[in-house]
Amino acid sequence: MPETTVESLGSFLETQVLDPWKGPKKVIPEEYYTSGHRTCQGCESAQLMRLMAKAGGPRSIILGATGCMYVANTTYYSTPWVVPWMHTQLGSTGSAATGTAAALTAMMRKGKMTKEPINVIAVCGDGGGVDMGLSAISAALQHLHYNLLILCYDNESYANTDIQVSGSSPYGANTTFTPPGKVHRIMHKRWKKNTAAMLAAGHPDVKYVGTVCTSYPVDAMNMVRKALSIGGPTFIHSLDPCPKGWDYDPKYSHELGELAVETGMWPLYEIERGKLKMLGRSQRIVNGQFKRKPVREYLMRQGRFAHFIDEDYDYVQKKTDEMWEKWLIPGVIPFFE
Ligand SMILES: Cc1ncc(C[n+]2csc(CCOP(=O)(O)OP(=O)(O)O)c2C)c(N)n1
Ligand code: SF4
Ligand SMILES: [Mg+2]
Repeated sequence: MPETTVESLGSFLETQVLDPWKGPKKVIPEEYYTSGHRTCQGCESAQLMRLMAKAGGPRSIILGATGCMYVANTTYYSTPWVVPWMHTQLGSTGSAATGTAAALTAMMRKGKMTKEPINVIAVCGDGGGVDMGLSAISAALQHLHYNLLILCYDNESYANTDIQVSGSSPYGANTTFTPPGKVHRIMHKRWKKNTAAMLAAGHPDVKYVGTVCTSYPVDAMNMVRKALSIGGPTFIHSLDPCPKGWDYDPKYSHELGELAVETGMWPLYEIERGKLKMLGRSQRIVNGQFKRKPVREYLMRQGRFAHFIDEDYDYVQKKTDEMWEKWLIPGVIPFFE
């Protein structure tokens, strides 16, 4: 039986060449996600959409699962999207990405479209991606002959339906499903799901998996550009401060993103063709050049942790220390030798 190769499947494998922007001055002025949305003031997920659309450029198709980045961006007769955008069901980001990439491939193969590399970017929240749509994302990451990027914007709750706890909500957070009470102060006791590393470890043929935070915008855009250029399915996980769900003044979004990284609660890294590289402050933490800030500095700035007492801060600190001092790969792979 002849071997099934990418070529025999008729795929159009070429990607756009999206070189990294060397510093903020090199970033293009054009916007592909503009005014016309109704996200909250200080919404870092909206900022991520803007950066991602800029990074991908005009020849991109964006698919968006249900959530804030669908609902708040598609008010009747008004939308911020300059590039084509399509809504998909909450758990089907992976399927929508694969289907769109497959459709483009088929249309080009049949001569119904001019052959050209078009970015397929599918966006999901943590509820849609980390929880409900994980299997479809896994399937998309196994279809190596399609070029696509799945971008998870993680505001650490099912925000659009009023801040329910998700597999990505941090330990102890006050959500509408986990309100602190007199009998149980901590209602949410799970540690945040380690999604990017799980997907990278579970899909070793995937050429690019990374974590970003919009507080470092040029890095985030360059990672999107790399993911779109490298070929095949890719995944990026972004931590996005959310003033409504995290309960803080919107003007502190940028600072909170930085604190998430500086306390070590959100490690920044990329895994390119199986090679792990810690990035930015996270790299400096691993190299011993930057001392992690106490998690308390990050947690006490957010109303969702207002019920914390010393033992709760200590617990989160202990678990975070473990990530950096005891995990097989600091901040990434949680096995113990
Ligand atoms: C199958 C299904 N179940 C439930 C809903 C209701 N729903 C709409 S948006 C949403 C929250 C999604 O959370 P997340 O993916 O984290 O995105 P966010 O709202 O935080 O942006 C839910 C539960 C739905 N649309 N479809
Ligand atoms: S609830 Fe959070 S994620 Fe949703 S629009 Fe507001 S700030 Fe953005
Ligand atoms: Mg969410």
